[in-house]
Amino acid sequence: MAARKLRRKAAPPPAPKKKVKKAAPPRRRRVRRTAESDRLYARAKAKMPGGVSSPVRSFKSVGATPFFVKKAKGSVLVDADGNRYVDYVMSYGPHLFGHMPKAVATAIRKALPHGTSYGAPCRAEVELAERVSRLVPSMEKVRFVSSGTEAAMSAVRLARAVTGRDLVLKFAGCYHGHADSFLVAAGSGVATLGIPGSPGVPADLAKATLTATYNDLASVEALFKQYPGQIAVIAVEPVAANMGVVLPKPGFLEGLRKIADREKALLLFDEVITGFRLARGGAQEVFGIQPDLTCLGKILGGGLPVGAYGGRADLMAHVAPDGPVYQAGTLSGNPLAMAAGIAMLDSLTPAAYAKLERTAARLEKGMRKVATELGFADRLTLNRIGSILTLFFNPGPIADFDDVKKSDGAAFSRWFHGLLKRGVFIAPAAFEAMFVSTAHTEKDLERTLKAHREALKEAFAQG
Ligand code: KE4
Repeated sequence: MAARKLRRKAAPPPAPKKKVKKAAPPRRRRVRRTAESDRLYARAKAKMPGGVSSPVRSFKSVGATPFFVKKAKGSVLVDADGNRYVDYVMSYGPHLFGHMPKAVATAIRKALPHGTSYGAPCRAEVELAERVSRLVPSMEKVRFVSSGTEAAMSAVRLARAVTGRDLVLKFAGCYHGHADSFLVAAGSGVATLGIPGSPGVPADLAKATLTATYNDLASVEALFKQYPGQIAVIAVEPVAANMGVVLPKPGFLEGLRKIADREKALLLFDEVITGFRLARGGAQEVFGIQPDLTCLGKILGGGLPVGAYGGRADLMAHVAPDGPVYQAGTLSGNPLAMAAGIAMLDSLTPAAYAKLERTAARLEKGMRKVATELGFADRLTLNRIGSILTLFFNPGPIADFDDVKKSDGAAFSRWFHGLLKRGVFIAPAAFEAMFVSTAHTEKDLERTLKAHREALKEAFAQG
């Protein structure tokens, strides 16, 4: 189209320029797209309780609805709407090397053509059992199951059978899965959702679970005094990670070992989280305490469903078919899960632990620095050991579940959302841990600490 000559009227003299305050650039509104996750959630709720396969994933305790994951790789999760997150949930622990590490993906791909489940023993089970026993010498014999719950439940059954005693001593705030005996004063999702134990657990069974205070040996002594000769096992997370991360005080684990020996009760270390994470030999290697029984999960399966319990050979000799203590499982020793587990344990190198420590220490240091610069340091407690850490909205110190329960849940929730909208995903629950992996990069940490600074301001904006 020919350009038409525009006849110009004599333009009036330009008005004197008013000093106009430059409008701040519009803040990039951090509104996450959620349409697809919302659609999936609506469908999920129609067919699944709470729309989830495990309560803590519901975002209920942070007053929101969950996103649905589309894919994950390394340190990054991508949800159904394409939002990307630096992931510190890491499936609540299995992904020590990030999502889909090459060695694990390759191992699963190589195993797949040979079948998915046999209902008969296979080489991979033996290979993995030998590795577990080598890395965790107290586990002279190992039985594979499909979850941490099954592992803990079976270990307790074995302890009761071997000792001929019925009572289980656990610690408030510790979580050992959802078997009836353990849903008493439990941590993790039970605590997150404020469920006082769980309906459906017969009163008589609940009475068989005694609850002591973590880090308080006197509370353990008192229960043994009250129930002489009746306590089969002391079950403990050697580092508690289901009321947030709470470290054992010096002497606590040693004290449990001594009491168990004196009282002829068994000591069960629940290393479903700490196993292979704190060291190749787990917390029992770090603290130098040998339990009678150990349960494992998470890292052991590299993201596929695996749990295990094991311990002294004379104890495990009671497990069927060697002995009368029955425990079974269709998918126990699943060849794909075993292959993943072998690849995981074969990747547990000193260099991997050094990297985990460097990354987690860098994250801790950065988080502390932000809190100090913002003047909030005295309102927060950060507990870390190795690659697990928890930021408590609580001046601390934090040594047990009563301390933890004094934390400011509303501030945590604001912090959670402040992180999420800036692309950082932590557990939607105050009583969990942040999990660092070898896949978390310097860039991830920078993004995390930038988000943390803003989220912390928002957390305390109303406090
Ligand atoms: P699973 O049955 O969830 O595999 O394991 C139970 C279990 C046992 N022992 C410890 C120390 C555990 O931490 C767990 C499970 N951990 C929680 C997270 N804190 C699982 C997350 C969930 O329930 O969805």
